[in-house]
Amino acid sequence: MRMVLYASLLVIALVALWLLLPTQSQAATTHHVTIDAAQYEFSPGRIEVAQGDEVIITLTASDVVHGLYLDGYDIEQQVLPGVSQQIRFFADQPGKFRYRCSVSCGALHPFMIGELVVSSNAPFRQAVAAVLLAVAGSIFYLSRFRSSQNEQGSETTRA
Ligand SMILES: [Cu+2]
Repeated sequence: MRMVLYASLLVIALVALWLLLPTQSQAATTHHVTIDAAQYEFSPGRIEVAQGDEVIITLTASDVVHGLYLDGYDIEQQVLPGVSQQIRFFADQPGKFRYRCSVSCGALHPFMIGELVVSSNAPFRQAVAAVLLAVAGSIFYLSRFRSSQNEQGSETTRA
């Protein structure tokens, strides 16, 4: 009986530890996004994905030559009008990252900025792990409490 209890405690603890390991998300999805660059903005100007997702960007330019430089991921791609380019990467770092035009395209070029938001999935996994460890800990505590009572009882009957 106690073996079963300890085995299940071990399983719970292992699951909790597994949840704490960094991973490529539970169900990573692939986002196909077309970003059009034009004087002086990207559309869309904001992309939201989850950490671990794959992002495939089709980059187009609708007027002059533009470029896209993605902060944090160090990705740079230039694009000519009429010739689309593909950018593919895994959003493995959580946070907010700006993408800016990397080709001087005119007076307002410095203001040609978009934002990639990569939401972290770590807090949820950490919360689940904490709950599992708390459950395992209290089961362990209760089982020791019970068994020490039983031992006392058996000692008195033996004596
Ligand atoms: Cu530009």
